[in-house]
Amino acid sequence: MSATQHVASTLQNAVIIKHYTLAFLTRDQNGCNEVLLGMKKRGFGAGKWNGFGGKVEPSDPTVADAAAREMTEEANITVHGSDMQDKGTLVFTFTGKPEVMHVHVYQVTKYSGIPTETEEMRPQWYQYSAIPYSSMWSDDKYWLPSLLEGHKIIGQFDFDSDEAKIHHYVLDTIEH
Ligand code: 8OG
Repeated sequence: MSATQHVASTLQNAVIIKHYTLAFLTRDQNGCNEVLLGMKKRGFGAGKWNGFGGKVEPSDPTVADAAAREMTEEANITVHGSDMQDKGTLVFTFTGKPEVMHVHVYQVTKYSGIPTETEEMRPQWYQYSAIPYSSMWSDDKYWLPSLLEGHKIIGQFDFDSDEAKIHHYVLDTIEH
């Protein structure tokens, strides 16, 4: 079974699915590629650098609009759902937890404003060569490099109940 089939089967068999977004803002800074990451200050994933995102709300017209709303709220910049490029799907499970997290992943390059610290996130630009993987979720080092190279990713990471150790994962990279 491919990783993509494995992910589809997990989502089909899940009793509870919670939908989240995760978006990466990238720019070319004098010929050097950079990505905006945010230090999560509270809640799930606190103390880790990450892209921007959160739960999809019933009031979000589309999932891409949810991704734009979260990035706008967390980094204090303006981005639009119509500029969100679909970069794939990540599924996370945690031993002993019935719900499956379905994370919709995006990249965006169009924005306006200057990223500033909010109650939830402290944003900082990172060159692709200096991404702080040791202070990020432990799965990110497997798929973020492929995403930043322009590929789509479909993966599933099964964590222990401590939310730190991955006991199993599958990943497909869809070449562009
Ligand atoms: O609303 P809240 O901030 O709790 O949403 C969680 C955010 O964290 C959401 O954007 C999805 C993202 N996220 C996880 N797990 C992982 C992970 O393993 N890696 C990365 N990069 N992001 C994750 O929930």
